[in-house]
Amino acid sequence: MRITRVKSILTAPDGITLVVVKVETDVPGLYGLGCATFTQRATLVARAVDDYLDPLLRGRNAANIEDLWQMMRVNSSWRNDPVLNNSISGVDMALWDIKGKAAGMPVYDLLGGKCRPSAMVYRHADGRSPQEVLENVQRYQAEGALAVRCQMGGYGGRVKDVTALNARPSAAAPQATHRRSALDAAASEFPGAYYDPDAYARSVIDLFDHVRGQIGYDLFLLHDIHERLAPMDAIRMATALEPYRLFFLEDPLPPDQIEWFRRLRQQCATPIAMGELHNHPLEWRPLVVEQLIDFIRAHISQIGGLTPARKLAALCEAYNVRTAWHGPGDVSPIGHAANLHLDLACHNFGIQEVIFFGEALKAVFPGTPELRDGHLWANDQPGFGIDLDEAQAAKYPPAALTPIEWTQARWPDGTLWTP
Ligand code: GCO
Ligand code: MG
Repeated sequence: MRITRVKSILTAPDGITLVVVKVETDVPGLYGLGCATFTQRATLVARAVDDYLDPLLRGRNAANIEDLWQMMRVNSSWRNDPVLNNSISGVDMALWDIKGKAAGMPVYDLLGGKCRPSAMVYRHADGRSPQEVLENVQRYQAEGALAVRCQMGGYGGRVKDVTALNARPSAAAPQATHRRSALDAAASEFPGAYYDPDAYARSVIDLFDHVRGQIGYDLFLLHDIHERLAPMDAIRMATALEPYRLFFLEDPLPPDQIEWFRRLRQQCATPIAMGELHNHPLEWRPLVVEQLIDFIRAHISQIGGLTPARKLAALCEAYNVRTAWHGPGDVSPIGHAANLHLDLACHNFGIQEVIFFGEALKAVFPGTPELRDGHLWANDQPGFGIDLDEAQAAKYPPAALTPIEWTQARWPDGTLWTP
């Protein structure tokens, strides 16, 4: 089973550029598909696959996944960066897909079989006010959701433009004039996605007070701080949210602030989730080994694919950390399928993030997992049970390359903050 070609395919059925890797073999009709989606640098990942991994892997035995993974990891000498990890992930997942197809088994069976029939998921509710968020939560509840993440105004409750910050009551206070001039100066010199961390932090408490007040405690609720607060404000929010019994609070701190996780852990009992930004084992190892988090949120392609993810899941199991793999719109349905196969096979599964799979996505990716009754369901077909229709994919060319704005997150005084 020799590899004959490795190629990248970019497509954007939902307007988000997805990166897929196809690994072809010398066995007629036998190929594999993997997710390499790093949408913020999609074309770089595609080049890494086509210019470097394709020539490296042609002629190799597709059965030796571990050896090929280790070889790809160190082939560039320098390693563990987002672009290279995603390119490796695309190939790695495709090799697991091939192995499952060759064996006539779903990948979860290669991983030891099912621990549960399906994976509980959480949906995304947003809104401009607590009442609007509540209505979206109740809509998902009516659709059978068991868990909903609540955000108000996206991450950081960002404001569209600085002038809105002037609208705050405190803007009328005498010192506001200085504040206004500083804000206007910031806005002109430092354009960006402005938000007010203090207002955001207080608004989240109001949000959960309102939602819990209306729906009680039978639904799991989650929130993503998305590293938008200064450390002590993140700790203050995590403790203030304790009475609202969150399933987890995500990304309270940036990945390089391990020490602050220790302080957070000492002060609050709100379950913590972290990991979507991880690329390097040294980012997750201390958090898991010291049990500073309760859920690992890795974006599987950002760490290099299924091979490292199943090992990370095993490490987490030893420290009673559960999985909650990253599953937003910038993960392809193949990545969602890989998440799901791990969710089904790992004992320490916690919850799965998911998106709504629209008709365009399902047309490009036949065999996309099924979202039903608050759970994600596999189709039990060999491999990941999902395919890619290249003719359909070509109908949705990658999004035009324009500078990313939302990651230019700024505080009212113009300070750039982690997005
Ligand atoms: C999440 C994430 C995403 C990321 C996005 C970055 O919890 O789903 O925070 O929304 O921000 O995937 O491209
Ligand atoms: Mg997140």
